[in-house]
Amino acid sequence: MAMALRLARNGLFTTDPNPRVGCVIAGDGRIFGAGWHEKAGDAHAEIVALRDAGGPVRGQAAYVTLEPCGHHGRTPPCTDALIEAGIERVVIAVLDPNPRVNGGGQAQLQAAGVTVETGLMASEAEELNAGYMTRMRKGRPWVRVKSAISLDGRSALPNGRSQWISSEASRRDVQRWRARSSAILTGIGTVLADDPRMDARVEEAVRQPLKVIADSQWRTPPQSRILAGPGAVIIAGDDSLPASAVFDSPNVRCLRLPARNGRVELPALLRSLAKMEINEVQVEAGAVLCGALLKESLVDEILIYQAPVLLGDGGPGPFALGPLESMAERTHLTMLETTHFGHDLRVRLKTETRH
Ligand code: AOF
Ligand code: ZN
Repeated sequence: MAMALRLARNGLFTTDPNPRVGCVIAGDGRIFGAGWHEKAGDAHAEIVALRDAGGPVRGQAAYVTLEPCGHHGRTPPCTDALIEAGIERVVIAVLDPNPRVNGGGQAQLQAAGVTVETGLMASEAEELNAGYMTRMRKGRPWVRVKSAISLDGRSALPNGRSQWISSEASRRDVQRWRARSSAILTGIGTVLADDPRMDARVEEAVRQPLKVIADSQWRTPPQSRILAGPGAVIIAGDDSLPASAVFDSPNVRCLRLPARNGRVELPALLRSLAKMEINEVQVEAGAVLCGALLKESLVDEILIYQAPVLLGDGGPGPFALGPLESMAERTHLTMLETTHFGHDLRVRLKTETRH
């Protein structure tokens, strides 16, 4: 299963909107075939592994990081292929929460007399597809907020300048997190202040993330760099205001959403993104948007690059949460890992608390 997971990770930048899945066919102390799902529309991991085996695999076991599908999607059911090949035992890391599968693949295998075991390395398999799993279960994408801060906790100067706080190594790492994301979400404030491109610049082939701008008042300038370059753009604004016609280009779509107090409703925005099959969203935005997402419990993961610099007083932190009155109001997070990138410290956290 560890090998199947390693193979699944090869699809990190390409399988979207499908999950990353790996499969190893093994038995009698040897490996017969192995493979991973590369992109939507192409063969699933199980089929790639069976093809890789090339010969008889009757009586062997298949280790799959996700429950084999039993339905006709863009490709035929993997359960049928495994049964026809005479696979005797299927070990599954996690069940597929897709309502079209959801235990049905497991049931089909069992009905055909195949032994099925589930749960081996389940947490690793869950984490690899946190976006897909969250979309299927909650009807919203997995939301990761990325931020660069100084040692004194600021993410910009009082005048809004923030280029650059983190090191080049950190910024290269950010590109990899972008590349695995289905969408990058930013706010109009960041577009106006930084004119970012928000595409994924890595060496490997990637499916470019969708670029999403929370822009309630439809203020995105038509010359913004985010509108050009690879990847489609969604401008999400207030449906009670007229959207400017300059956005009408094939690459740019206006998404009209309900708004409250002049800001688009974030749960509605995330629901719309899930309907577009967006699994993982990386938020690269200012304190107001990041703070609002956090306050509405819409953040799952936080990725902070902390640089050994001091930015002085008055600048914002990564999350505008307003002044708290008592320590009881503080937000608790769960630390997942810390790493060094150049001179910076990278901290990854989950908002879900374990205590
Ligand atoms: C598997 N093995 O490797 C993957 C699975 O439209 P399709 O044919 O690409 O099917 C997509 C669905 O299949 C996807 O939503 C998920 O439920 C499942 N993904 N299943 O057995 C795989 N990638
Ligand atoms: Zn399948």
